[in-house]
Amino acid sequence: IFIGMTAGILIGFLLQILFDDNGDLRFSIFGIEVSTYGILVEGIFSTVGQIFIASLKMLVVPLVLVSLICGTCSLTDPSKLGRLGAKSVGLYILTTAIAVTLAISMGLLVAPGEGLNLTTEADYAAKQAPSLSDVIVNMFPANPINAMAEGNMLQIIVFAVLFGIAMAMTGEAGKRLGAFFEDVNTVIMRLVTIIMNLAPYGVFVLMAKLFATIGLGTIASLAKYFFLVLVVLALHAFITYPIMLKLLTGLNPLILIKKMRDAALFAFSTSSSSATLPVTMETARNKLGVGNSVSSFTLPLGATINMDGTAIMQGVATVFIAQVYAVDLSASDYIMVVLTATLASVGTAGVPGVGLIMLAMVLQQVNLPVEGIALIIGVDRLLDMTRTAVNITGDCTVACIVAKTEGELNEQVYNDPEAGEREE
Ligand code: DAS
Repeated sequence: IFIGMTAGILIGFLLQILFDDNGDLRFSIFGIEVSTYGILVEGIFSTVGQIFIASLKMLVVPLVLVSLICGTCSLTDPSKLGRLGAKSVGLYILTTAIAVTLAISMGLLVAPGEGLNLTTEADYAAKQAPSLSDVIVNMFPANPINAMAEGNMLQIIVFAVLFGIAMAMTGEAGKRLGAFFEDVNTVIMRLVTIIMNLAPYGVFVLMAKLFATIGLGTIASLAKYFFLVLVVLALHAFITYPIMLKLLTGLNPLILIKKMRDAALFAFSTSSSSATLPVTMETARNKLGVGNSVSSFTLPLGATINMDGTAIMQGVATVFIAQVYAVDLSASDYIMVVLTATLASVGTAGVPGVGLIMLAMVLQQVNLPVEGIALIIGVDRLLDMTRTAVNITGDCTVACIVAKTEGELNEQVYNDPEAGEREE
């Protein structure tokens, strides 16, 4: 996968150099005008890339539904489910709050927006922040089939957990259904590994298309902002998570970081936590030894409500935009940013670019001009890819902590460098 990604980036840059100034390389074959851009980038790369992403997303709803039903109905004492939920949600909110606070502190320290007189004519339609009661009410599916059709992750999670609990309480019928769902889960996981075998090619075309067309010039004008976000993402991924994992479980964090590589590359290439979810779950289960009852609950929940990388971008962007518009935010404003960024990430699914939509909610909350988002859109694609990789790393870290503290982590698998690599 790493080779596929690197090759894609290099080929993409090469094509960008080869293209003429209006982004195309033209030559004629037997008198027929041939446009490289049209055939290669808009044709092959784009089509194959979309098929790859769609095939990943195809698995998300059946995988989450079935694995969560299996995970829940296999829980012997229901109070464990309560603990799983409380620990998962509690740790997710904690890591996101730490992420935003770190981002705001570094933003105030480095002041990336000082003295920049950037102007924008574009305006950005802001969406309303979902209120907490809306988020909670919307978690209960009036129509579970519709929730699955829409891919409403929180509603699917609630339905699967309730259904699994009911199965655990209905004796023989529940046991027979449980066996059926276990088999379906096995087959779906096999489908995940099949699609993962296609990953190098999928990642290659995604990167080739992106780097054949991405304008890197905007990075120069926003370099301080761009690189500050990357630095804070790295601090959170390589300092905050390892410290938490070590302190709360005693596990070796370097093993987790090493084993997350494939899933992180998927997240980077797809910019979508939910599309990466099948790979994240396969990694947690087969490489990190996280038990099914934890991985099937904590990871789908995390892909939806836990977006530390996104919160980091929002923290830095808020400070950056306040500085560009020379608005002095007070301490209570920044506390409001932490709360809004943490809450906003609960209500939105992990799909490409959702971070910017949530940023509009955060800016509104502190009366900053929402059109400030237009300043940073140019460099957001690469940041989205990186922060999505951090988002899923946070999900796996919390899944390991919850599993270890609930006695659901197979440490032999966790410490085995080859675990999950072998084709069974
Ligand atoms: N791409 C989002 C995700 O899938 C993150 C974001 O947009 O910030 O996690």
